[in-house]
Amino acid sequence: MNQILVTRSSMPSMEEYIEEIRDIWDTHWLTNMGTKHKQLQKELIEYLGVGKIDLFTNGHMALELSLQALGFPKGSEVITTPFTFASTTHAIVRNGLEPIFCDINPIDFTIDVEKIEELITDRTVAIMPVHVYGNICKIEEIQKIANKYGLKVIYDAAHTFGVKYKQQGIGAYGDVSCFSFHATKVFNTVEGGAACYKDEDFGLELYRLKNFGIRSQEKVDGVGANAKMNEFCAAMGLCNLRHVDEEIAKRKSVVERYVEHLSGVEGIQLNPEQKDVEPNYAYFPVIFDEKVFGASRNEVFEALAAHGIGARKYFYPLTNSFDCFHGKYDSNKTPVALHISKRVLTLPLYADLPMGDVDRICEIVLKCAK
Ligand code: T4K
Repeated sequence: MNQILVTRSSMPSMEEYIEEIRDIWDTHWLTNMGTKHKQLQKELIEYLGVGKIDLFTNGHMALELSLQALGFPKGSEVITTPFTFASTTHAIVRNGLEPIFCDINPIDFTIDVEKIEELITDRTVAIMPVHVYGNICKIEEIQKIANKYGLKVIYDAAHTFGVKYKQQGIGAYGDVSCFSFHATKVFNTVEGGAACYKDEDFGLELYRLKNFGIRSQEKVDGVGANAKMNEFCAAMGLCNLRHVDEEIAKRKSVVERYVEHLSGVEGIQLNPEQKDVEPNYAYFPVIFDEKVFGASRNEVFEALAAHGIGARKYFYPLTNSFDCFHGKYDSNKTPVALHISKRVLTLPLYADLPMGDVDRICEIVLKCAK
């Protein structure tokens, strides 16, 4: 059976990639901020419309080290959402900080800005919202709250490569915005990530954390880890960046085909179009209301799986009910997130997904309705 998975990595032609890495055999320069790394940094600043950018081994290290670079006292509280990938919550916990879970709104699944202020205490130091599925958070409201209480804002922008809000690249918002360039993302460097920011002192500390605190050959002025992007990953990024606009346009066509089939179907909620936002069509989440649609999310998941179609339950379970937290958090305190996580299925989406496959996926989904 021809398997269709939830996504498929975008890749340049093999010839293009080989051409890009050819000179590495002359230089033997494989990592440690080489020419590919520097070139990608420069091109991304321009493409993303951001002030400063630092590249990382992956999106998680960008998030975790960004939080560390802000230097919050251990035990400080960071307001975030549980409707996300493990990375967001783990970045907080691994820094010895306390995640305080705010609920999401049921329309675009980002943090419910009406519920942030009631969670602020004298230990709160930051808000870490997630632009989930590429849907952007209510940026102005979040910044207003942050300014009022003197909090930092760290955006988990893993899903929002290339998204613009009011014609401004999304990475320019907040104190820091972190992207993921993982194989499964709209833009990939195989594994990779980036932190975008404006403050130079923050940048210096972040750089220390990503490169052992090495300032120069004889000066080490920080206790850092190693989270540098290597030259082969940067080369993949340089190639993929040349094609990313085309990739996003193709994703748009796939999404439009899904919408043609599924919009207006009773019991199905689709991802919204957001005002003033230029989207990147990163994911295609569908929320199933079993009572109205006639089949549960899990039944649709199974029906698709029986046909070799690997839809995914992004994001179920909520991070605040992960086993690793041993019941420390209560997911009933984020009821909207809990409700959505039990009903959501993200359908296959990638640039080269054939329209015939989209039609077939929708046919199987719609047949589930009783
Ligand atoms: N914040 C958020 C909100 C995130 O969603 C993520 C990552 C992060 C932070 C952290 O960023 P990174 O540190 O990862 O850069 C995947 C990804 O591994 C992960 O990057 C992503 N979020 C998450 C939502 O999805 P899995 O465990 O679902 O991946 P996996 O291996 O099941 O792959 C999914 C599908 O992708 C496969 O069915 C086929 C396709 N695929 C996968 C790989 C690995 C490819 O086509 N090529 C590949 O190389 O986590």
